[in-house]
Amino acid sequence: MRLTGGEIVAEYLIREGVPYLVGIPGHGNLALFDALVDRRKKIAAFPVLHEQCAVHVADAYHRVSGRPLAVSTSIGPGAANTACGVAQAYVDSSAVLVITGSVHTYMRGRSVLQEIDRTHWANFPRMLEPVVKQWWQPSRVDQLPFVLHRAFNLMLTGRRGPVLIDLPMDVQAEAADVELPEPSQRRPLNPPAAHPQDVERAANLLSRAKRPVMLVGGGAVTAEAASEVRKLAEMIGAAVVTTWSGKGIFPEDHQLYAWHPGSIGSLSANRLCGEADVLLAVGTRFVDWTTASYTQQVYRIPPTKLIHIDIEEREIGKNYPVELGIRADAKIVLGQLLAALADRIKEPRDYKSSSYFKEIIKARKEFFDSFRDRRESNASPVSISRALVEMRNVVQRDSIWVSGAGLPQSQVYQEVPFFEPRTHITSGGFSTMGFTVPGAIGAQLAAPKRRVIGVAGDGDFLNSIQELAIAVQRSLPIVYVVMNNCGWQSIRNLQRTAYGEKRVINTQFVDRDGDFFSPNFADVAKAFGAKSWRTDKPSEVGKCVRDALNCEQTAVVELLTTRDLPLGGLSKYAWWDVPVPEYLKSERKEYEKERAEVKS
Ligand SMILES: Cc1ncc(C[n+]2csc(CCOP(=O)(O)OP(=O)(O)O)c2C)c(N)n1
Ligand SMILES: [Mg+2]
Repeated sequence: MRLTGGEIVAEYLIREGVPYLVGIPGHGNLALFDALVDRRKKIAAFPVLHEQCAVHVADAYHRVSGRPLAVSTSIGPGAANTACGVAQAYVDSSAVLVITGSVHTYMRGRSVLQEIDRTHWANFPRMLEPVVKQWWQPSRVDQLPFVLHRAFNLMLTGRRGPVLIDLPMDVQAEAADVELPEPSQRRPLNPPAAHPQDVERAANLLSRAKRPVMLVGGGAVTAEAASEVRKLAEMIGAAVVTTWSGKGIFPEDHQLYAWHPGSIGSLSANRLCGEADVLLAVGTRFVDWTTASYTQQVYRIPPTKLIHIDIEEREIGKNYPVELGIRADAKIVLGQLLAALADRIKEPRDYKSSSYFKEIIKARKEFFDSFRDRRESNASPVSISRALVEMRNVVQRDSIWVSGAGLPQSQVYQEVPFFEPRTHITSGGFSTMGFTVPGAIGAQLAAPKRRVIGVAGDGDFLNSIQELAIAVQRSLPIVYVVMNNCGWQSIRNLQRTAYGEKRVINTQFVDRDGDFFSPNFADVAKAFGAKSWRTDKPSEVGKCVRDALNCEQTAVVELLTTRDLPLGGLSKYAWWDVPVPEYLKSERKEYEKERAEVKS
């Protein structure tokens, strides 16, 4: 078959069932986009207005559907603009195929327009090298079939993540006689299972555990392990806690659910994790955020015995010593464990009559009571906590919520219950601000029949507000709820609480007189062609969001939210290491004192 490089990419994407090539054309990827013109019925070009957002669209699409999209950018700035999006996908192990335009092979190193060439010609890929699983820079058209099946193989097997093909302009345009690979012939069938001996050991530990906790992360979501997680928890009566990326895998109104470990976590998870005899961790990295910066406030391993399951060996034993480290696919190991436990536990355990179960219920209630004032506050401007309660009341259980860095992200995580996997989508691990607007677009493309709610802070929203135009252009009925507190409130709160009331700097959106300033987001949304609502009253939040959902168009609900503490903040349930400058003598002393206390 005689095909150009651009056509080979397009045909292979079609074979892999990739529905969209997301990106912005430039002279560096002209021939690639052109190959889509005659294939419109099989693969569509999808527009964005900033290349970082193209990657966020694809990343969120993958988180919702488990399937990858491809991103295409021009050479130079278009390519470099992807960096933050690619880093986000890499840190959270989300698959995205990035194809950037590159210098003509026969002019490499001459400084063609937009080339980066001083330490190595056509050197852009090294900018992304730390954040992709692998990169390729093919020099000949006939290398492309190989490169493409390697890219898909790597992106979708093992720990998932983004890959990069830096594709020279001449290679996109020239043709060769090639055969297209058959995807199924290039990928392994089954992800790895655990060794039977290890399954036996784990089953022994779990069947004897009196205070088992299951800690479930994003790896379990990717592996589609929700039903195994639930069956196992119910079989042994384990408390279930989840990470940012794992949230939603277990129905959060289940009585065994104990919320999230860590600082912006919960009283319940921290208490139960600290007192667990066996901790079964599945597909998680133990980041500082969920471990109280590796102090004794969340985990005590040992004496807690840790069984750590992860698809990638590097995560095992990295942060805590394991009783048993199992490198395997989460769904498969949990299935093996269920079978092994069924041999040991003949009758279903009546976990509900155990004192441990009562402790779980009690700890969860105490956690929710601890921020009741914020949740139930009638104050205007509304607290984010109250707004989230009102939103949860009107949004369907299977709707997808998308959030980016800021208080909304932390509070959706900390306070809002989710009930299905892949419905809580957030830029967790890398915590990129600006994720919400494009992320919601990716989520809506992945799940056209579900409702998608983007929950953004005003700062997060302003980082990628231009993509609202795309949502409107494509008639996506996303409801964006913007929590407007005139600034980087989460960081302002950190400045105030860690450094002192007088140390607020550059985190408030103010004019030259120091008065708070904000664009009117409801008006801005109208100018974009979206429907909009605006309120600062708790009692109106539900109605605004319901009306926005009912209008079935791109909508923005601007909520004016409070800046005052404690209503304008969140609750911390453990330490998080935010170093204090030495010249702030009393705050530094306090910081060192706390650090010493929590370490022991
Ligand atoms: C791209 C990027 N820049 C900076 C940060 C650091 N950061 C984390 S949250 C935040 C403030 C977010 O503000 P906003 O979206 O308005 O939410 P708020 O905290 O005010 O509720 C900042 C600056 C980040 N996570 N990502
Ligand atoms: Mg804000």
